[in-house]
Amino acid sequence: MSSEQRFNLDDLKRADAEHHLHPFTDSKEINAQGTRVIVKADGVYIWDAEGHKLLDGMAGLWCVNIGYGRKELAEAAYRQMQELPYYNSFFQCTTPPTIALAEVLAELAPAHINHVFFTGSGSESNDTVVRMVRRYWDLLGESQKTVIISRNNAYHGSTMAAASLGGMKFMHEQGGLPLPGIVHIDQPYWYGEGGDSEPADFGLRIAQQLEQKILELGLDRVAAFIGEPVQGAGGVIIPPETYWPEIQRICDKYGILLIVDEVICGFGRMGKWFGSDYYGIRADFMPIAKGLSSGYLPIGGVMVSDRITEVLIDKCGEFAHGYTYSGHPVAAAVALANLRILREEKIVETVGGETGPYLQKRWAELADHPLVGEARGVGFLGALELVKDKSKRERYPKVGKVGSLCRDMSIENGLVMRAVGDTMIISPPLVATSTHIDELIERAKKSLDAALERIPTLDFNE
Ligand code: PXG
Repeated sequence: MSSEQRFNLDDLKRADAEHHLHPFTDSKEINAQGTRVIVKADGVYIWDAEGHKLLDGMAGLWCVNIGYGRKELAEAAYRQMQELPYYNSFFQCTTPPTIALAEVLAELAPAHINHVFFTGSGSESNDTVVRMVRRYWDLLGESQKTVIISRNNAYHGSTMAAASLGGMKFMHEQGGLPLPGIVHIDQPYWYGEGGDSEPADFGLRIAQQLEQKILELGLDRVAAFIGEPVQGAGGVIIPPETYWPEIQRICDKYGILLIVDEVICGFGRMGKWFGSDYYGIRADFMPIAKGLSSGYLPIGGVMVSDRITEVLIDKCGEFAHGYTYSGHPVAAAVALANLRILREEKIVETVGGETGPYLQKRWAELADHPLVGEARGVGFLGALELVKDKSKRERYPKVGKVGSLCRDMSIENGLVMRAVGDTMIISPPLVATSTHIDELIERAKKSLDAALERIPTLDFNE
């Protein structure tokens, strides 16, 4: 029996509207129009309940790095569930796959990072980081060092601490965030905020805001800086080459801890194992999730550098923090199977040396489209800035309208592409071949054409 026949779509949509609150969703709006139900997937494709086949240009939510339908992961979960479906890592216990995963992660991470604290998600990882950072300085007798500096338009998750670390104003507006002790500087978004400056100068200037902020707040209060190597949810914001070296210099100069959020960039997305490898950043903490299990099961973690573990292990006593599902054996077994595939099939190397450069070459062609002000990308990440006038980088009024239109056209053309305001973004599965990439580009072009044609029908006063 095909999955389409197992349910009645109208019943499903009704039950969804009556009982299910979706994340980051206007429930009234979605209940009126009905949700799209995704029923199966294979490789780089997903199918909805109405039988539409879509090329998944977002790898789920930036996570299905090895693509859909890998039986090895299902089998790893099945085997582990039969052997030991659950045990915790509290109270002097743990399980074999949890240990094995920690060991493999230490091998893959930069040389100075050899420990991992497991969590269930990226948000939990970032909450864990906040607690570790504070504990670290406390143990060194500097408990007043609590402030973490982040960036506007960063995304670090949705729990209270993670949403505070993030720089999404529309999130902060709901519920009185950010929490005290978290402050934000500007993001290295040259196209949107660089004005007439050269990208290299802009990157330096924006990074130097970190130094200014440290001096303004007082070094005795500043604990750490956090950033995504490339901002994902903010719109695939790729910093100028000058940015990360300057951030590193400032962190080193003032001895503040550097948290590199690898939740999206980790596990091959930039053609290296980690975004830190791509930019040569020396992180003290690397929160991870998503590509760790290719999204097949929820699992995350915080990778912790030796200089931190030396203090946390030697001086801390019990670190009073942990989750029921920290190091969950089934999730760990699935993550191990995922990492084995990434390694054995040389998927990261392929993205770095072949398919990534090919995707970027083809993606760059989209800059010729009249609607596109900039086409940028790195590895298997891409963004298109939709504008009214390229020469002036002028946006359409009511940012988000044209982006949403282009997103809808994209779905109609069989491609999942996301809109962040009027920036279209992609983050395809890392197993996409050159043929898939050609198909993605062709569908993206068609979607841009269709959007351009329909812009005159939009009501910008609405
Ligand atoms: N850090 C980064 C860099 C992320 O992208 C998280 C942390 C939080 O992970 P969890 O597993 O708690 O969701 C993320 C998550 C979007 C979108 O709209 C992006 C994410 C999550 C939800 C929506 O692009 N990234």
